[in-house]
Amino acid sequence: MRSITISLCVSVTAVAGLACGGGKAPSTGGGGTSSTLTDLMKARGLSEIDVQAALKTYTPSGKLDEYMVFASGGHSGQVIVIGVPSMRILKYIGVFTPEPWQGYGFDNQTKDVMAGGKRGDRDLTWADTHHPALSESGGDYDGKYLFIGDKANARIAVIDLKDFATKQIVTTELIGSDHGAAFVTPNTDYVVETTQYATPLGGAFADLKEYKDKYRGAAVFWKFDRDKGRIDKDASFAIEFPPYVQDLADAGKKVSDGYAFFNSINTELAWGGNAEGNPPMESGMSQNDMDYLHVVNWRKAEELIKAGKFETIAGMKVIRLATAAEEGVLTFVPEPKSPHGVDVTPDGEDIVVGGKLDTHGTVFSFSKIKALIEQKKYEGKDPYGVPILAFKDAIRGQVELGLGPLHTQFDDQGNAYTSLFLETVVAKWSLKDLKVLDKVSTHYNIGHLVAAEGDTVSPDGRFLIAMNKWALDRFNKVGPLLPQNFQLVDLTTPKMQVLYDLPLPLGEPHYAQMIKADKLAPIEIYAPGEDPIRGEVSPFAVTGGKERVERQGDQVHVYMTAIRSHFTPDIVRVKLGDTVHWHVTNLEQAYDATHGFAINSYNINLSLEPGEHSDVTFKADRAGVFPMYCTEFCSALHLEMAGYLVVEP
Ligand code: K7E
Ligand code: CUA
Repeated sequence: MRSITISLCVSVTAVAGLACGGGKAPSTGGGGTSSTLTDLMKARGLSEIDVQAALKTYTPSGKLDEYMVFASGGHSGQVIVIGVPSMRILKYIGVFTPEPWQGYGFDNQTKDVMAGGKRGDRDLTWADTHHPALSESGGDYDGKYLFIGDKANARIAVIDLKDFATKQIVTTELIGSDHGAAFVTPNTDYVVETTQYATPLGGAFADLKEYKDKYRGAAVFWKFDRDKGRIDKDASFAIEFPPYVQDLADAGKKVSDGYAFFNSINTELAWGGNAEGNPPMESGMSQNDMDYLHVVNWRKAEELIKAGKFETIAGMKVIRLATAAEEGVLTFVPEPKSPHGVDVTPDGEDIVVGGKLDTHGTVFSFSKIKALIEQKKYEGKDPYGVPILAFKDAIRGQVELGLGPLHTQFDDQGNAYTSLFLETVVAKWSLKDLKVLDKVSTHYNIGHLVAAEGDTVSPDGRFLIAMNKWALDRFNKVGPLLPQNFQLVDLTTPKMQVLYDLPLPLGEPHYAQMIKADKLAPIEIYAPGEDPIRGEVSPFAVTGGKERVERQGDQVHVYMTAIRSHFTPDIVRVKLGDTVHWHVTNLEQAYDATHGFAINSYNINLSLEPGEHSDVTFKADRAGVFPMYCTEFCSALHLEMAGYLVVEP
């Protein structure tokens, strides 16, 4: 896929073996004559460029994609899995929002997962998911886990890529929202979550007039236990930040391993109040020419935690701001005006910050930053006592990119790709010379972009997706709320070329990551009777012939099996007021033998993948006869896979 073809006739006939220029197409074998390629192009109004794009993305039935994209589902609170180059949507993964097809949030197991994300006593049934992060080993995606942050409620979810299912949601009342989340350290020791909007730490009350003194940001380093596949809350810690509205984050890698970088947008310490005599937030936060890039030495922070130099707030070990400043955990470097993205280069040496209100991308040098910190060469301190390095001493240079630079990704040829929101293009530039090489228009309002393994230590190049907001005029109209548009871009041609538009009608995805598909090895079935959340055979699982209903007082336990094409038992009789503990085991061990299990009027729909065991507990608080049935078309006699729940008055 290196060269752009000049003559469509040559390229298409070579690639597809089709006749060209009005010649007869090969026989379809069905007796009829198909149109020639040029006839087809004419009839559909396609150019040579269009056909080239089609040939680069078209994936015949049965052929697999080379890459998989894990995209945030935005407001939906879910994750979207997409194949590249076909741009076929392969799965929605239920994460922060109940998802009936997967039975997610309906059985006891996944209800428990969702309850891990409660704030106070409140169940939360949506999320504003922004940044997914694949687990890494040595700074490279390893295909084992996926993490994603919820900006609205400051939560992190853990998804196991063994079965593409959410296993854990964590939150801490220490902070009230996040944005620099989720990002992983190069060996997934930690999943990083950073505040966006400052609040009093731990959720205490303080009036906004006390913003400067009482409000704070923080970076939470959630410890990931790879053996268990879960975040270990007790081994996690946080670092207190000033209330500068931290934005994005990235972990150092290779030479900068052990460090993490966070940008910020509010050194002005604006807190709103446009009806109370203050400037509105957006102008209040945009007065200063510089904000602060936060440079964090997290290995040093680990040592401080071990040495007991922390306070516990809302159950989280917190390194207080004064300690972080004194002990060299936190250092600031000025960065131009309300930046947005912060992205570490594959070698770990440079940190690229998008200007947003500036036309530059600023390239900070990690080795310069490290040397300045070691020499304690500061140009001053901020009002909270955090040392500040001199901007000009900390940068390698700046690249004049254009209007509204945001996020940056990398390829395997030493190039960087930055999204320009206001100019609505992707700019390709050389990391070595800091010169723009090419730009491609996107439609419209590009936010993030994602290149193949483009934020790892070894990016692949080849494909990039521009993640555009509000796809005005790209698709058939569907009312005033517009879908988002993922545009696949070819990076192998001298000029970048848009190949495909994929509308995403579920929420605003923000970020995604693209991994080589052969790094993923999901299972096909569960072990007989396995509880997928606990990863072991359920004590309530039953085998064929052991099905039964047991009553202890008003507690009724139903031990049920599902196999094509019946449930056993298929009639369950309980009394009004009973508490019903329903245990269902799918006895199948074939890859394509999922059964659903729904009960009318009781808001129950489970999904039982082959081997899977699920439990659901409910109060039989409504008398009557309620059909229950399998919700997957599992066999020719699927419609007969049914029964009744009888609740006697
Ligand atoms: Cu939308 Cu990463 Cu939350 Cu930029 S963020 S676009
Ligand atoms: Cu089982 Cu339909």
